[in-house]
Amino acid sequence: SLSCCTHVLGFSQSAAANMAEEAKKLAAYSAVDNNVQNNQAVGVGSGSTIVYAVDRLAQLLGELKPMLSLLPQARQLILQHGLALSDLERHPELDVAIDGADEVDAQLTLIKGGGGCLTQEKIIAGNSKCFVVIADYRKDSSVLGEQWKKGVPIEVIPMAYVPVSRVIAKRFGGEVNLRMAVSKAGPVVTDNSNFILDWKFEDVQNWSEVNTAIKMIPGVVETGLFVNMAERAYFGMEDGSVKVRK
Ligand code: ABF
Repeated sequence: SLSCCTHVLGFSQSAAANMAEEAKKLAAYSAVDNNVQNNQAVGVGSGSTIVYAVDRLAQLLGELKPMLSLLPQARQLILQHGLALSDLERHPELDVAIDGADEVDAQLTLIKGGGGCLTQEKIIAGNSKCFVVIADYRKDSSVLGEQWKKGVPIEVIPMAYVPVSRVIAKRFGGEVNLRMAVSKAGPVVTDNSNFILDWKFEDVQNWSEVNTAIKMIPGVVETGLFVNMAERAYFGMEDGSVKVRK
């Protein structure tokens, strides 16, 4: 019957969700345990995976005394856990940055910003001696676009979103859409009061070149492409293991 099918579907969906949550936790715990040392300045990003990393940092606080340099959206999480808050004025160079991603390819090129945060996360990652990515098995790809179907997020100055969209589509192909709020009441506004374009790309060979070219378009604040930034990625796998890519 329909209700039976609904029930079965509901069950399997929640089992899959539980497995993904467990995988996020595995990746986050493993990344913290293997990359954070006593008295280090640690940067964290945002998203649902990073919550587990902050949990782990809080568990180890007595032993490690990590200092955290944080993005605004992670502030509450840090304070709730009794961890030390800092910023790039006091700690302009971080020892380690840990963050989630939407997709990670074989070269450790990342797509980030699916949740709307990318610019501040890139600043944190870029000012860290070591940037470590944590993700569940659904983000593990050989080439970008294999798993993540929503395209590359690009943060733009609001007045420029139409010309930037046109230039990207003309020069690089694919489709560019202004990201709208779930309510459809208006565009998503970022933590820097900007808009986000989602570029559904086709057939990109050289992400480094494309990333640089997009950044040069007037009005582009930052791209969600993280090229040659991540040193390691920790993936929590379906079988309960952790896969490390370097
Ligand atoms: C942030 O959170 C974003 O850059 C990325 O889009 C997202 C990943 O979130 P989650 O861990 O919830 O999948 O890091």
